[in-house]
Amino acid sequence: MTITSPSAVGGPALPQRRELVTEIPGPRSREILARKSAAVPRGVGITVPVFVVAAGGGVLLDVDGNSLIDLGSGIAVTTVGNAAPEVVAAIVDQAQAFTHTCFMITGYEGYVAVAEALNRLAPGDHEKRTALFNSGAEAVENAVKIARAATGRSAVVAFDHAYHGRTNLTMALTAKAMPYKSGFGPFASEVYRAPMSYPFRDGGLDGAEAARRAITQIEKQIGAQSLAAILIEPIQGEGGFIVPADGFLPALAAWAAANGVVLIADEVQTGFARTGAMFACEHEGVVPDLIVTAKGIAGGLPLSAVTGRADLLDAVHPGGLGGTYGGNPIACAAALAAIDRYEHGGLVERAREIGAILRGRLDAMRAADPRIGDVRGRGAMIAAEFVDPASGEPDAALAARVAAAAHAEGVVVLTCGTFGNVIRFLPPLSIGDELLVEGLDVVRSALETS
Ligand code: PLZ
Repeated sequence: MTITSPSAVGGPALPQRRELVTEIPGPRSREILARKSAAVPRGVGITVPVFVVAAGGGVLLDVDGNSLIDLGSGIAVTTVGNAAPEVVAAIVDQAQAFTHTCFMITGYEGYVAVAEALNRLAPGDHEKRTALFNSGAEAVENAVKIARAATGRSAVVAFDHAYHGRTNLTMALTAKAMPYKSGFGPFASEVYRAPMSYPFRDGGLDGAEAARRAITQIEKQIGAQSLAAILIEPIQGEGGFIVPADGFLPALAAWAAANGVVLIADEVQTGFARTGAMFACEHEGVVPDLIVTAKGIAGGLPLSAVTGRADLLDAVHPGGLGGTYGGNPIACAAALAAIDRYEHGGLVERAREIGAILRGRLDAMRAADPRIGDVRGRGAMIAAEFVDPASGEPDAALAARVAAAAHAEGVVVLTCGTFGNVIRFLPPLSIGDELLVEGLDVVRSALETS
């Protein structure tokens, strides 16, 4: 079996332009798509059915030679850039030295160095520990294990619109049935749901009122003495880029602290410069007890982490945390290079600049078209929510049409939201202004003709 090899190198060396030489998908992608249908279950979908051979800067190059603008970063993963040269060099170096030992069998310094970096960067100046895993879901599961072990309690609260993964416990924590949960139960027990602050849809509740509503429900339906943890995305990702009203997160944090409940921030999607801060909790000065990270951490390699209060992480007995691949040495080398870029490469500032461009364009589109009901987000994590202007009801069909039209024109955008009516923008921070603006122009035309 021959596999199409890249005709150009990835990384920023790739020509930074949108160029379609075939329709999307082109003939070669269609051939592979037919093979995919025969070899891969339909449960594993593809949003834009092209097959990539190289990527970098702000573009994805497909097997037919089409160059697409990337406004999704593989769902907020290649924040530092795809095939970022520093990350690639670190991966190559490490792969040539050794690829695996299993950190639980014989250690290596890279794991410890990633833990030190995360302990330093995570909010709060208390003593911290970090344990490494492979995926966001696996890290969320481990954060819950740690909270339960440390508190001796079992209940966990997650919120409306939450997304935390596809494993059994994280399906229970995730709110949306279709496609994530339908048919896959029974789910893990002792998971409870509380109302989120969703300023566009909760009738003008301010942060304090929305927190009071959630806390009352928690106190009445679960009881603080049974509750191990409150788990929350500081800005909800898959649920629709929902930014809670100011004061909501600090009020939850204060209640959790007063009641011995572990506050777990799921920063899998929001972490690592994405929102114009290293972590989204920082925007509201919230210091979570545990913070879960993944996605952007290692520039595309699978790695995730639970970072937090040393007393909580050290409450788990020796041997209680681990996994064969957790903190793989190549992923750790990639993470150290990526984290260096986040810290010293001006990427937090770059996320803010990208955010200003996104907001400027999307606010202008909203002013011109009442079918955009809301534009929200922070930094390079911004979304537009589509509605029926007469009723305010979610318009998922419109979001789907706009996204499909953008895809056909060579712009990769993603939808999200409980109601499926949100288009989200998560460009790699390595994208240039011109390409970003061109991508947004394509989306605007797509809306005009949809
Ligand atoms: N927590 C906040 O955003 C992953 C899921 C895509 P994994 N989001 C993308 C899909 O349809 O599967 C995510 C997240 C938040 C946890 C996760 C889970 O991270 O690395 O996908 O397990």
